[in-house]
Amino acid sequence: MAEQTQDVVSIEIEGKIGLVRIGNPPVNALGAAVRQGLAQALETLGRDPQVQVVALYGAGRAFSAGADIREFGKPPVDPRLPDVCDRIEACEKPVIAVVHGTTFGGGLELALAAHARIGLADARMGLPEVTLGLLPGAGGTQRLPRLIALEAAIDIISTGRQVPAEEALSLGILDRLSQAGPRQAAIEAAQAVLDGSLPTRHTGEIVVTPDPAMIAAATARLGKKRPALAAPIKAVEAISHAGRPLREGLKAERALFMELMDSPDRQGLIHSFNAERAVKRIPEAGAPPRPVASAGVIGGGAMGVGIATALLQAGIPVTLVETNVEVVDQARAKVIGNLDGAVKRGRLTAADRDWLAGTFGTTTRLEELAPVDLVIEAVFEDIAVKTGLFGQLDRICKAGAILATNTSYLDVNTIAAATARPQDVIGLHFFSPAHVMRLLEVVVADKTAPEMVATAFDLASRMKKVAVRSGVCDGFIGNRILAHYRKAADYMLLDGASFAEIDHALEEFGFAMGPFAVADLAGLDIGWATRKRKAPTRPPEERYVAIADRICEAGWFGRKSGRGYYLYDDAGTRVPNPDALAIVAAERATAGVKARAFTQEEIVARYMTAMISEATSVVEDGIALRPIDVDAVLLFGYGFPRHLGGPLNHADRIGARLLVERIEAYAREDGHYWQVPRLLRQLAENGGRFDDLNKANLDGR
Ligand code: T1G
Repeated sequence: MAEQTQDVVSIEIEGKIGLVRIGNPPVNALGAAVRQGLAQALETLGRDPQVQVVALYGAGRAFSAGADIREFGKPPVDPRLPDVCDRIEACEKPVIAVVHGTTFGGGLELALAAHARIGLADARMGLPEVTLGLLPGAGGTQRLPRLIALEAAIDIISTGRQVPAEEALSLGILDRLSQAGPRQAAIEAAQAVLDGSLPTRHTGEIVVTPDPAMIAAATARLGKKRPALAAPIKAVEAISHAGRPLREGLKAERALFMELMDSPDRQGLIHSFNAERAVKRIPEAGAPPRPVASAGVIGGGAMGVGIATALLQAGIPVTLVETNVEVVDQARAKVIGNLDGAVKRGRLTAADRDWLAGTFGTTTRLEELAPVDLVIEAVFEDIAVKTGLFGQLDRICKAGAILATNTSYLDVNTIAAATARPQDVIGLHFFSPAHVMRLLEVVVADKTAPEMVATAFDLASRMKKVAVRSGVCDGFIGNRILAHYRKAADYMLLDGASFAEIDHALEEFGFAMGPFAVADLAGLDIGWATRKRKAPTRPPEERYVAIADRICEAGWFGRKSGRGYYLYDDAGTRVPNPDALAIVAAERATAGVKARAFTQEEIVARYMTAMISEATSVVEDGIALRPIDVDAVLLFGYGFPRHLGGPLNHADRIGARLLVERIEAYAREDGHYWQVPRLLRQLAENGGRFDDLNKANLDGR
């Protein structure tokens, strides 16, 4: 007999067993209604004399993904999650939890408060709070170290990593695995408690003494990370209290949790979490995606190989076309090598690798793409080459095939016009290495059909990529913004900051690498080609810095040639290249510049203001749907520090008014480069924030 206590939590009594079902799709997030339902269910079953054991389980795809992230920053609603966990722990009757699917954060903490835990094969547990700028705040830092070894508890809590079912069993998080479904597993486990074959544990009765040396070592290690975020360090501090009586330890955990709840890191990391999901809200979301059961990739270079690998890893058979016979064999070897690498990293089983390799074909004949559902070209970045190729594809490919270009800046409208089916042409701009980088810019041309866009987003989801919708302009979203803020770095270099100072300043700000180190890594010849391409249309009033051109003219293209801005040894360590420093000095002399000092603060302010300025224009021009889409591009394609949430989230922290003041001050040196975007001035004048635009445009219209 099922008795509804709440829509999202229901109870059922099977003999002596009280079943509690959490049913709050899509991920059983533990919002207020669920917490109230759980508290009521425990109260009801605790009072029922027929019930001798309580079993919790989740409906749908997971036990629970944890606290409801949408409640963060809002006034708390009782009962709070720690209180619900404490009620489970304190229940006089044995309480069991059956975990399946992604059981994270507060979801796992609910289970840790129970007196026994059963896992289904698909269970993947974790305490990812630190990835949100928090720490497990519902008892996780106190109960996990009581159930498993301290070293494992520190690792799981301070990294937020996922723990598969088998490992969770071997560590002691789970007491048993079950092959049954969640409800049946709950009944069987409850029966096992009743017949004494499943022991129960009350974490409050387990005494541990966290090893101070291990705590100190973990704290020191986390402090050396760049950026050294507070959450993992405070999480380890919370663990150190697990040696105290549970009640006291829980209080200490709560205090540390609340400190983090108010931190800017928490806001930025949750904004980054939301950005990955918000970008899926596009105007074309309702259009029916076309099936993609086979794909062709044209071009056996780095991008073609990466794209082919990414498609194969998504389970999509691929035919790679490369006209050059030597290259086609090399391309095949590289793709297979990438699959072998995935096996080595444990991301692919050897059997899957063999199966995928069996679905991968190579050819020199374009005609073999006639039957495929999707073609992605990754050939030389030349508009004549691409339009010629799309004219051929128009003649070869079946009706309804999706014709995609991987161009990083060329006009997709021009490419589409080379076919009689512009509605089937779209831009899929992958980022190198394409089988690693998560960002995919989906470039929508004027005549691209809505179902093409929907298909591209569906494909991105299958490839576990973050697709961001972009309009057509030079550089789309990311490279357009990059081209702008890179100039700010070059201007500071010419005016007196060294490239090492600029890199250091941005690395201290939170980037993994500064702009000059990134340029060396990507290859200086790429930027050189772009500057040469743009030279004919460069406005005469634009200030031009030729330092990078001089370095390239010397044949130094960065890491791949052993030197660029820096010298690189075999270990990849970098020291400033004296020849590059000499070029900088010479170019300053040529420009008649008297070098001046730049503080770290000024370097970051100029660099970020330039990035924010162009990001604002990208939103204003309608190239990106919302500010949060631009944040997603910089976060998932350009290494923007996650804890800052992206350039326009960061802009809201600086404030539009101060940003306008900065640009106006810089414009006195260079009125061409530094111009206040209209949208930014509007926000400054009406006290608006970029996030207001996100909320206004969540459905992508
Ligand atoms: N709260 C609210 N909504 C959530 C959510 C959550 N915790 N997790 C997911 N969603 C929404 C998500 O926004 C999306 O909504 C839909 O569910 C499907 O998610 C006290 C404080 C579980 C691995 O960090 O990692 O507990 O966009 O698209 O790819 O110590 O969601 O469809 O409207 O991501 O299958 C800790 C976060 C919270 C887990 C599923 N928990 N979620 O991935 O689907 S803090 C987490 C995830 C906490 C306690 C602390 C993933 C997933 P919409 P999805 P998915």
